[in-house]
Amino acid sequence: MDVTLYESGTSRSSRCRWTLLEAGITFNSVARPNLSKSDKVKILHPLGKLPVAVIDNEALFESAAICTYLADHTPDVDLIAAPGSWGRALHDQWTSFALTEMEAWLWNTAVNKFVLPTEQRIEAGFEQNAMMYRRAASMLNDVLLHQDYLVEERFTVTDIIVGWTVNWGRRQGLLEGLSGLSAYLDRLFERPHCAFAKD
Ligand SMILES: N[C@@H](CCC(=O)N[C@@H](CS)C(=O)NCC(=O)O)C(=O)O
Repeated sequence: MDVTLYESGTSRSSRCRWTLLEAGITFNSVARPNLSKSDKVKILHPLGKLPVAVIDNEALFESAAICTYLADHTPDVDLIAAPGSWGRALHDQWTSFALTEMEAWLWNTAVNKFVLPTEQRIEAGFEQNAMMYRRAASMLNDVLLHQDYLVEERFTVTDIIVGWTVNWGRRQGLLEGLSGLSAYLDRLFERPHCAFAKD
């Protein structure tokens, strides 16, 4: 597989970097300040967002889609439940849950704090976003008090995708009292290839 990852540090790109390292795939990295605004990235992703992976000359965006594809194409490493299995349904469940029920709230706060131009920002939703993230995170916490990983009782790419969302909440101070999620992050951070921000 020929892979070039257009990436940006410990942003959502780090899900893809970690998956590539975990899968043992050699890849080219393109990373520089303002990369998302470059003409090259706008061709690959019309919204000018990172990460984008060019895999065998085809561009793929959305970090969860990239990670899932990479895991599917390295079956020897066994990083993902098999297509059609119950485990794969749980992979889809938990990645959708993390992206829509958790991450979207934090992204709304982020765009209104520093992504959009000042005159387009709306600050009214910050508290509600934090409350909605906590609501979903508490549910995930209850699950992870009883199991170490999300699918098939083993580390999979599902944990890379969902773990990033949990770590964003930690960095925003939203995991207080959620010991299942804190212990889950500790398990992920112990893995040598973990590319997430640990500050
Ligand atoms: N849902 C996308 C989110 C991509 C995204 O918003 N990336 C941010 C960095 S974390 C970005 O490129 N921001 C630049 C911008 O919004 O202009 C994914 O998971 O890949």
